[in-house]
Amino acid sequence: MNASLHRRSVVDALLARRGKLLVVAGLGSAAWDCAAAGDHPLSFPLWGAMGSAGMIGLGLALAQPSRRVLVITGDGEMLMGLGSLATIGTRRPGNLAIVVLDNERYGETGMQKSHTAYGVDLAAVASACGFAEARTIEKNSEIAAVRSGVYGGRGPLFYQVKVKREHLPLVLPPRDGAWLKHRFRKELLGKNATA
Ligand SMILES: Cc1ncc(C[n+]2csc(CCOP(=O)(O)OP(=O)(O)O)c2C)c(N)n1
Repeated sequence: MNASLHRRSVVDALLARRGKLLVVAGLGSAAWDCAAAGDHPLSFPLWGAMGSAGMIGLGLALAQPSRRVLVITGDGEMLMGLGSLATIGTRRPGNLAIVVLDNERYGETGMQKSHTAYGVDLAAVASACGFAEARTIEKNSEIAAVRSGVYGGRGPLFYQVKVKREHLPLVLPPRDGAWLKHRFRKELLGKNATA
């Protein structure tokens, strides 16, 4: 694969002027990319729970049907939670989008090839599971369409964005999971948030 897209530019473009968007970031590089775009109380970066980002996004989307929910994650993380695509496809939340930053590698643990390097087509899986739209994105000119899907398209939406294999400086989000959860709940629910 000779991808041309830079993951941090893609994430910057998606999270600029994000308004009330709720963001779940898969562990590792995707979470660092979201932190690099700017820490935000409505971001929930995972520090573990590999394979769970999609299901956390589904839960949020079902609980908050009037809000847009974006899951940003890696191909390795998505592959570990592949069954979540089937569940999302059956619940069909209109307000949920998943963006997979697909570098075809398990970056965090040493850049081992992931299944997508051998041709596993995640967008085709999502499509077969019943997502309203599932596309592979390779060009910068396509990012505007991804952005309009994330902020206003009829979901569930799935974008497998082919990105370069890059070793980038770490930009870590806050580390304490309980603190991150409370911050997120407080921002989302205001005075209705309970500890
Ligand atoms: C259950 C579990 N297995 C393995 C790991 C180790 N691990 C952390 S991140 C990661 C790779 C993530 O790869 P990907 O989602 O593709 O992200 P990227 O390549 O963008 O870093 C692995 C294997 C883990 N944290 N949890």
